[in-house]
Amino acid sequence: LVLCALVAFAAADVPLAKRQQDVNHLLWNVYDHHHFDDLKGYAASFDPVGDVSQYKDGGEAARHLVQEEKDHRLLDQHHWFSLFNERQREEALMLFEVLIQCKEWDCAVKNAAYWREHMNEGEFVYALYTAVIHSDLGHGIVLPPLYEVTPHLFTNSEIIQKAYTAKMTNTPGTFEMEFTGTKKNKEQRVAYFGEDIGMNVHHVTWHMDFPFWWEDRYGGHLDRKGELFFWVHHQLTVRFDSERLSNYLDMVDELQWDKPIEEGFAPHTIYKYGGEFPARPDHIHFEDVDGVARVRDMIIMESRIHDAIGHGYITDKDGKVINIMNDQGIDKLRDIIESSVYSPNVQYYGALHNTAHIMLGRQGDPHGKYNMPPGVMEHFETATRDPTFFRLHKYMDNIFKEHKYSLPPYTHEDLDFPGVNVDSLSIDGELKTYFEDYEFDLRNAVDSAEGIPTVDLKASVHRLNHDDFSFVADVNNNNGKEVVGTFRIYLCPRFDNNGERFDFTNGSWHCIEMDKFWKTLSPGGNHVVRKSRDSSVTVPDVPSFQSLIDAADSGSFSMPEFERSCGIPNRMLLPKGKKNGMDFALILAVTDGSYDLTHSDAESEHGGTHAQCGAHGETYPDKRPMGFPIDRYIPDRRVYDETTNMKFTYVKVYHDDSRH
Ligand SMILES: [Cu+2]
Repeated sequence: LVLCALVAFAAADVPLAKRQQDVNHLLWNVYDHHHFDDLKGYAASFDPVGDVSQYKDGGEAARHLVQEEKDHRLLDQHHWFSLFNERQREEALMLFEVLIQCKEWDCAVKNAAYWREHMNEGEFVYALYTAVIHSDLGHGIVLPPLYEVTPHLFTNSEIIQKAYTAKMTNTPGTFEMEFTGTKKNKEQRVAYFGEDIGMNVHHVTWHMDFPFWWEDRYGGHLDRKGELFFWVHHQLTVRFDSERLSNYLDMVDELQWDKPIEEGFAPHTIYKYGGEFPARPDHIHFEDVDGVARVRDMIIMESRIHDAIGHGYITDKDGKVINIMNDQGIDKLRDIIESSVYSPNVQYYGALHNTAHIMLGRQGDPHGKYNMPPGVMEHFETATRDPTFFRLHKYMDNIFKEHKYSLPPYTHEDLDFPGVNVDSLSIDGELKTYFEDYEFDLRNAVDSAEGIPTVDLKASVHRLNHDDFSFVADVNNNNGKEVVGTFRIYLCPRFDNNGERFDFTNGSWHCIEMDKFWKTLSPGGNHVVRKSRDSSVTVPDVPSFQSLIDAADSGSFSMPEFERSCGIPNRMLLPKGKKNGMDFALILAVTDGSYDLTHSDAESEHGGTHAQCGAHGETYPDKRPMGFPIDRYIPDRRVYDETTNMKFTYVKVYHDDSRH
């Protein structure tokens, strides 16, 4: 890993601090003209097709984009941008291609500076983010948190208005952000989850790391992208359910096309350009959406997918059969449901997930009569704010469950790790959650111009956090030699909202993945302590835009631990508890790393956030299906009880509401 980073660094040929500084400057106040002289110069005089030897493709992508501009086909500036809008996505990807075709950093910066002034700002931001993530030139760069680049998509319209006033009256301010609704709306009890800025950055970044539009010619195959899609959304779903239980709400019910959409939603969110996000009242029936899909088509698409699961195979576009009754089936199934470019038959299976997002986003104005901009469901930044996001994903999760539960249950041989005994499992420290306040920068929400003084503007948000703790296990290795163990840790709610206890069979689908890591086990006893901060499911807080600016401007920049912002925020690793303790089962499975681990280095952290976000540019470190060993139907728990390499225990998670 280190070696590959070094090679990439040499290829970039420009110090990381400089590259970070360029990205900072390119993203500062994106709705305004450039603020920095070098970038201004490029925007004014750089010719993207002047020297085509700077591109790997001989300038093909650049010529294409330049022609589109000449033909006045590009979307105007000061207009909303949605990735789900086909033409807008095409344009953003045209710029993405130009950037990833650049051989050197210089080419990328000049193009970015030029196109920032010649293209829609939303398209520009999307293209730059995805290019930095996927191009070798981007290695080491920490992308600023999107909530400080495009704050409109992360905060309320009320806050945005206050920020404008503060700017115009030249009065610095910090504005407290409220969640969208009153206590009369039960969904408000869990708004802190769907509206969490860190969770939204995780979600939007996941979709940038594993885009549905990805083609392998951009830079290789994204390993197990379809399965990762299932897993990351499954985990969002079970986490949301657990948060609901802690707030005395039932788990989410799935969405159904022929039934009313129970929850309405008033986003209280405004576009930078394009007005307010549309609202939706309670209990409306699905309407066909002009130019998108009929409700009937959605039902047909869904039934074709159920057929595939029932048959155990997918039919590709040439009529060939692809078996899905195996570990890889979930990956294929997800590709057809999303649908991603990897789908073997878009014509037949359609794009259930993406179309559903648009259908839901448009229910406020399905026939386009009121000229409303896209809904929150049509942006990965904002989608989880709407409670129907979780209904939609529960609906898709149930389709995956149908598939997973059609596979044969695991046998003793599948689960066993001979000679390895987990003797004990416990927690060091107290499992305790609390709310805290966090401030982020709003300066990029408001307009600015040369000569106008900057005014300090901040939003203050309420967010979930927990005390640090560690997982502690004593593992005995009786093999007489070193072995590598894969440690898989899950936390599973024990009771539903009515106090009914989940048994092993119906509770295992609701388990939250807490961590997965590898450890070399010496012969004899091994005392394993794993800190909550090291979880491979999570990432630390993204540094603020200002701290990235300060670090890059200082001339030395190195923040490898923040390079990836895909991952559940570490402060949300633990689901919210209850005052007197919420009951969970804690599961540890230690499985055979010599079989599971696809890499040779047993002690590597694989970039730190691999469990749900993969190892960037590499194969997924774990050969087993995501969710192993509790991702399949468990008709008889004795198969698990008879293994020695798994351990169950009960824990309580407390919530401290005196803090904050
Ligand atoms: Cu998503």
